Amino acid sequence: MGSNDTPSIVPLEQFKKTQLLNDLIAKFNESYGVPPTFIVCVPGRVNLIGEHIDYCGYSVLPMALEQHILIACKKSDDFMINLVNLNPKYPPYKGNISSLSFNRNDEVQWHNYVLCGIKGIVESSTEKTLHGMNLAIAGNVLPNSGLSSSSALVCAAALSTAYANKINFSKQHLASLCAKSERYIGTEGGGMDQAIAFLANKGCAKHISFKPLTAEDVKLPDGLAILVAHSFAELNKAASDHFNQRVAECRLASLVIAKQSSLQNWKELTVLADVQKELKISLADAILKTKEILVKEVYLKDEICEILGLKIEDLNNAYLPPNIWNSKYFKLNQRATHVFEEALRVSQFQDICKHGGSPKGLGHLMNLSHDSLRDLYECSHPQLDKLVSAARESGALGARLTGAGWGGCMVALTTEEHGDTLISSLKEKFYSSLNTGEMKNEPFVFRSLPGNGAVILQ
Ligand code: NG1
Ligand code: MG
Repeated sequence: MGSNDTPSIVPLEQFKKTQLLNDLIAKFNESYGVPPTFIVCVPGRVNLIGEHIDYCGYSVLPMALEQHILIACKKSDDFMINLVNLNPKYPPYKGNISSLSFNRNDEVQWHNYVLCGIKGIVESSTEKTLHGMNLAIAGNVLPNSGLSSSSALVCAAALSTAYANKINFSKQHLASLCAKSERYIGTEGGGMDQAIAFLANKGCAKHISFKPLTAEDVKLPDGLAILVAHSFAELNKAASDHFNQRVAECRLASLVIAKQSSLQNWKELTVLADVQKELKISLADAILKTKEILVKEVYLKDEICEILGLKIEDLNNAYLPPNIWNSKYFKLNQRATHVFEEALRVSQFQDICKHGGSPKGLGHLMNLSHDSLRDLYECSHPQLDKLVSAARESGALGARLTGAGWGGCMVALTTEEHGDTLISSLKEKFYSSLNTGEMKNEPFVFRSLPGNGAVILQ
């Protein structure tokens, strides 16, 4: 398959007829009185390694899950967008495609993710106005779990809009425009989730690089299994400032390293990978430089302004997301060290997979990644740490948090033979003492094979 191709169209009869799909089609019929003309299917993902580094310009290594978001769609004759969700927790929505607006101060609701995807296509299209659509939505990706249900929803909405309006964008283009438009939610993420959603191929994880966006197949050594398990600690990332605080810390670390290294263009160097490139140094040397330049445990905003020679308002306007304007403290050394070391681990992980190296080595890198996210990046959660420890004690080759963190899921690497034993052991060691409440019927611990990217069913 070429790298610039458009998402595949699969005959609906060839797609596995699941209960979810049948229920979705029934919901569409019941809501709009006609059947949908097509359905899009976009997977969630689990990131194997490379956490919190996509927005710093470094490559990541996720794989698509079999769990997905489905959107059933039919173009309408007017400009109205109608949304219904199979899950009654998410109320219906109605809006006009020519007046999509986002207010950063409003609480983020589920339909905002759909509107982000639609807006991405509206902004990239040369057509003045696009058609409205009737949409019905369903999914089985656990929400707020670091499995990227949010991006799957954004990407599915964008793909529905493009296909309904006969716009042929490549997978790469769709991934990039969705990464950009998901930022209307208010979190300034990188492009990993949208890239894997469109570029995944069944059977392989992907080494994803940015600028330009490329995705290279990574085949895990034979005989290994990937296990995903929920910690039952949940964070609604869009409703907290943690994520953007980390983005801000990485940008400020870049600027300070660049300025203190006397780079003339330091004002444009807000991305750690760009600073490394500009300094023409290896990742190992970038780690040393961080230690040399970012000597303080914590930086006050005033101190950063003084180093950079900027007024607070200028720093805010040029470099910080609005929800971070009131932050006073920034940990620059710890965040930059995590980013450079994690970038190094991604390339070591890929090397082991390429050259048939030891699965133990892969597990070790995953363990180091988690420890760094917990200690340097401070984006774990005590319950997630407990789950990771339980996996390691139960014989996993490696285990780490996956996705943004502060709760959500862990990904563990084990052998095929040991997979079921690991699940039973986690149930006994970790889940038995938890109240699994609302989630008790959801698959909160499961094995997954690398799944496919987005497709259109018709
Ligand atoms: P999740 O946890 O899926 O929301 C977020 C970002 C990614 C990446 C990871 C951390 C978005 C849409 N996604 O993922 O780009 O930065 O955190 O590695 O913001
Ligand atoms: Mg997300």
